[in-house]
Amino acid sequence: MQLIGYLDSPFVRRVAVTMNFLGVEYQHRELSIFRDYDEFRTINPMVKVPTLVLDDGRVLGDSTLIIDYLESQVAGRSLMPADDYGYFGALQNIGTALVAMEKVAQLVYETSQRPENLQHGPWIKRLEQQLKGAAGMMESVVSASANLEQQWLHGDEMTQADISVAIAWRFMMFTERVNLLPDNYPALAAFSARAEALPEFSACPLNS
Ligand SMILES: N[C@@H](CCC(=O)N[C@@H](CS)C(=O)NCC(=O)O)C(=O)O
Repeated sequence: MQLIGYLDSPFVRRVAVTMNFLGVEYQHRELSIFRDYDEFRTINPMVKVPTLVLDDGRVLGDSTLIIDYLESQVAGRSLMPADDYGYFGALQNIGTALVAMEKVAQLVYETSQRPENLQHGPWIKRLEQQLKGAAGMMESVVSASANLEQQWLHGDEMTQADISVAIAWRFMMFTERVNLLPDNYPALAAFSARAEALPEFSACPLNS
């Protein structure tokens, strides 16, 4: 199967890292939603990343749906907690991380795709506040889990919540448009650094 999209999309990166954790073999194809727009349209007319193309040609978009599909293919290797409390908590944390990713992407589009004189200050301010809200929520849960002396958010096993939160933070720090200071989010910064040091993450570098 092929995973299409650059790793500078946190949505693509969370799928790639998840595939590494699940031990799913895939081919990574770097196509840009902007520079390769016309070619991309022939594969996925919606021109969204990530796009997953199966060996038989079936196409699926949206990171969460792709991860759902991948989990269905690797019986017994789920990255979600098995118990109800943990499962619900993981969904909450994934939800927060996804909003953080989405708000950064919206900020980038607002400032890179729209001419400067058409940018809307109140909208940018709202996006920045929403992003700060998500960052604060992630800092709280990471710090609470550290106080419980467990390795990761939902125990000692890494889950999809850990992957998504770590990737959201790394993306926020990578993107020049975001002005959040790591010193204000010490637990999150340390958590992300610990996750990024794992081979499943470092095999998907975010450095270009
Ligand atoms: N909910 C989607 C969001 C994916 C997304 O917005 N990807 C961005 C790149 S970071 C994209 O495809 N942007 C192009 C567009 O929206 O036109 C997911 O989880 O995959």
